[in-house]
Amino acid sequence: MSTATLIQIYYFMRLTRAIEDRVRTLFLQGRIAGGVYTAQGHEATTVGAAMALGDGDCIVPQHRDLGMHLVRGVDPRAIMCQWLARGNSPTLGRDGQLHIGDMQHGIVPMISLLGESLPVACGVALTMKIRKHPHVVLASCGDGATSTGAFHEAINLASVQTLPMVLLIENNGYAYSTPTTRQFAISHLSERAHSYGIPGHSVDGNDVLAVFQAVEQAVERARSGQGPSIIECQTFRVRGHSEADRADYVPRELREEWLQKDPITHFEDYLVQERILTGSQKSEIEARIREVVDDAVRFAEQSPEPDDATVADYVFAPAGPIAIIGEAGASNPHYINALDSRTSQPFTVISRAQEVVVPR
Ligand SMILES: Cc1ncc(C[n+]2csc(CCOP(=O)(O)OP(=O)(O)O)c2C)c(N)n1
Ligand SMILES: [Mg+2]
Repeated sequence: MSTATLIQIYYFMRLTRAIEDRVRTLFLQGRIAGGVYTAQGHEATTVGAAMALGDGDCIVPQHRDLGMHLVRGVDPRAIMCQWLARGNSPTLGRDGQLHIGDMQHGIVPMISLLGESLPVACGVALTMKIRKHPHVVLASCGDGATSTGAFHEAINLASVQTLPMVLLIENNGYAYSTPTTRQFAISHLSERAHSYGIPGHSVDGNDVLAVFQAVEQAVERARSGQGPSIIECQTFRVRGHSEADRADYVPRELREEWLQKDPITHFEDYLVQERILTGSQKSEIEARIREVVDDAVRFAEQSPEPDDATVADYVFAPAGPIAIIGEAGASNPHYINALDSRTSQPFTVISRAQEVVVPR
């Protein structure tokens, strides 16, 4: 991996943490309504996995996957508008969480019901297969979501259809207040893969390079037509389920143990030790991240409130020509119509990972 890519990974991990820290502050100041779900400790998993994708690939993320959105190129301004429920947010002020997608970046919006995004991910992957697109779908879910019927149905479908899909399980020890020991009796969730005849691997979800490597291999396998895999990333939810949850059901020592394994600190230590990251580069990256986050908050606060006259808009898809990911103006009536509200055109492509020029 090139030095530039390693620094880019570091940048995205730190940006993810910085945005979430600011979101938490805004929530405590009463400036964000509703639940705030953050993913401190998941940064190696989300950033490492998304970095293993290429242009044209798709993600189907869940509620703690901010790192994936950022790597795919979503603007931090859009993220902040979403949290502050502005009229120009990705959901036009209708929601305030990561229930967002952006076809321009190959991000399928998540479904809040646990597990239910996975059959959708199968649909996207099946489309790619039928249309012979050389692309792969990365779908994620939590340990809790693996207890749903939809999870099992989706893996089975992906397996029998040899779909170009990678299922990333973010095992963070808890599903709300339920520890994994109360949910399943196997030692690794990747073992689920064997029942469906596909490979499954478990990796240290706090080691960004291990995550990258495991996902990269699974992506290559899927891209070459050999079908889906499961990658379980073992990490920990070091905060509550949401910021309203004190998580006093989590043993203090367990949380402390995982705080010591902070993925960003570990990766930073590695980069410094290998002389990839210098002190001045680190300061420049920190300054840049502060600037990006300040700009995003400023932009969101200056953005308009949602227009309540539009509340019933977008309940039904408009009539008209058909479009599907990657196919400009496609007119096959078997697919639902979707216009990009920014351009009033059907969605075209799509999915280009953001190139970030970081200080050298
Ligand atoms: C089918 C369903 N049941 C319950 C919920 C409420 N809920 C939202 S997130 C969550 C916990 C999810 O745990 P997990 O899948 O492990 O993801 P994590 O939050 O730990 O990242 C629950 C119970 C839901 N959204 N959908
Ligand atoms: Mg969980």
